[in-house]
Parts: sequence; structure tokens; C-alpha cells
Amino acid sequence: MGMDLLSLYETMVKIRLFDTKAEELFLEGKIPGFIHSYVGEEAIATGVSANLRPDDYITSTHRGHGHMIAKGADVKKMMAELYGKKTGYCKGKGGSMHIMDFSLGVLGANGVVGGGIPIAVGAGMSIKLVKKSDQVVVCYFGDGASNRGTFHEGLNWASVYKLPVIFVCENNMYASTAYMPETTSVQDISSRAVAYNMPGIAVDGNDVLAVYEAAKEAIERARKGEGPTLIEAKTYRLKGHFVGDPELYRSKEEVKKFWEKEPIGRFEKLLFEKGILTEIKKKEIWDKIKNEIEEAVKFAEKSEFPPPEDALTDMFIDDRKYDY
Ligand SMILES: Cc1ncc(C[n+]2csc(CCOP(=O)(O)OP(=O)(O)O)c2C)c(N)n1
Repeated sequence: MGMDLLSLYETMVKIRLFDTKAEELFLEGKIPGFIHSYVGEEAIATGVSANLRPDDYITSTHRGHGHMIAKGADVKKMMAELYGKKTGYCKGKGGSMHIMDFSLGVLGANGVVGGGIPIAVGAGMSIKLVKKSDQVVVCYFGDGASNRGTFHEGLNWASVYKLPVIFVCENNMYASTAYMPETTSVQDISSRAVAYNMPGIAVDGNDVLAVYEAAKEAIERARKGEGPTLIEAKTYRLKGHFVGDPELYRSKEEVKKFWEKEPIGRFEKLLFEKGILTEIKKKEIWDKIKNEIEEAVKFAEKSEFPPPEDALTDMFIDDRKYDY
């Protein structure tokens, strides 16, 4: 991708509008399962992905729509997947939390907290030992996941083998109802990198350019074979843990305070100051993307559900054909 400021802005707006629409559709009862909104965290996936090549990999989480969109996903196929339709990325059998597409380098979103970490480390091993290429893997996870064993084991392994993995902790201050300072032994999750002998960088996760710069450096190191980095992007979860969350664990005032720091409005201000964005251009961009999302909804609604007899297809692979 690269750092074209307007394209960073467009990506953030697309993520915002996709998740805002998904929330609306879920509340109307059109989408089954769960929706975990990425609203407020758009700068992270956008800033990171702008440094990635199409052949680089990512692993994602239950809050992964933004990761997919930033990696270049088609919102039509994403929306169809949320609806559980045959035309979706996983033929409707993955849903919001399990979208994947190997052709985009998306090794999977994951409903298991911290579940993407060993997958990313495994992909790092394959790049280093089998493919011997300069691809990298970005591994997204939350502050809650950084308290799981997979995080500690994964970082240790990646460091020992100097794997090209960039661990991106999206610290949005909450792990469902748990407030991060009450559940986590350190103030900065990035400081945990010391224990695994890798650089640890804390960055303002609501500043897309700061994220871009931190990711650029980490990705360049990884491509050169200098090993993994832990980036902690400090942000805030502006919506409930899932759509429908009564949010009894935090005050409305706290949420309101963080809305004032949300990443899109903040970046917009800079773009206006630089004369890159005007009111007309802004409206044009929002209208274009709104239209794209509306088209995606129409596509999803028109598509068919997978037939019941397909329930067990695509669930398992015949691994006898692989030579390990
Ligand atoms: C192994 C595991 N434990 C618990 C859960 C239930 N759960 C789902 S999301 C979540 C919180 C995750 O918090 P965090 O990693 O900070 O990500 P965030 O939701 O803030 O993006 C929990 C505990 C789960 N899905 N998997």
C-alpha cells in the first residue's frame, strides 16, 4: 500500500462505516451470532497495513473486521459472511469472528482470545525455515490476550528463532468487562518485550501516523531477519464489548471523554490543516464508501444460505497430501 494520506483516511472511514452498519443490522436481527465493533480502533489496522505487501500475513481476532478491510478485503464478501451466506469469505460458515482468506494473507480471525498468536508464530517459522522469503506476519491481539499463556510462549519462541513476526497489542483498556489496570501486572504491555529480548514500543493507537511509523520500523527489521517486535497501540474501545453489551462496568462520562480523542476526527483535522481534505472532498469520500457498504448489504441479502448438506464440508483437510 504505502503512505498516501487520503488512502489512510479512506481506509479508516471504510472500517468505521462497515462496523457501524454491522451494528445496525445486528440490532435489526439480520445478522446472527455476535458482532464485536472496531469503532475507535481504526487507526491501528490502517497504520500497520499500509506497510504490508499483499503476500504478507496477518492473524486477527474476534474484533477483526478492521484488520480484514485494511488488508484489502472485499466488503461484499465480508458482509455476506456476517449474514452467514454462501457468497461470504468462508461460505457463510465462519461468521463475523472467523473470517479468513489465504489469498489476502489473512490466516484467520479467531474467537479464541490469544488464539492467533501461535498461528502467527507458526507462519513465521514457515517463512524462515521453509519459504526462506522476506515476508512478515502481523499478529493482532488485545490487552486481555497479553495475559494468556499463548502470548508468553509465542513471544519467547519468536524471539529464540528470530521470526519475522510483529506482535500488535491493541490495548483498548478492557477485556470484556475487565479494566486493564486491575488485571494486568504492568502499566505498559510493551514493557513485557524486555522479558523476551525484543524491542517493545508503546504508541498512540489513535494516531494513524504514529502507528504507521512504529509499524514501518518493526516490519523493516523483520524483513531484514532481525526478528520480532512488540508494538502496544494504546487506544480505547468506544463501543461495548459486543453489540448489545449493557456496559455496566464503566461510566458514560469515561466513554464520552474518549470519543473526543477518536482517530478519524483527529486525522481529519490534520488533513484539513494541510489542505489535503476539504468539506466537498470529505462528503465525496463518505458518500462513496456509504454507497459501497449499502451495495455490500444488498449483495449479502440477495445471496443464498449454504445448504444444510454442506454443513461438514470445508471443515477438515486431508493432510496426507502434505509432506511435513
Ligand atoms: C480463551 C478464551 N477465554 C475467554 C474468552 C471469552 N472472551 C471473549 S473476548 C474476551 C476479552 C478479550 O479482551 P482483549 O484480548 O483485550 O480484546 P478486546 O475484546 O478488548 O479487543 C474474552 C474474555 C474467549 N473467547 N477465549
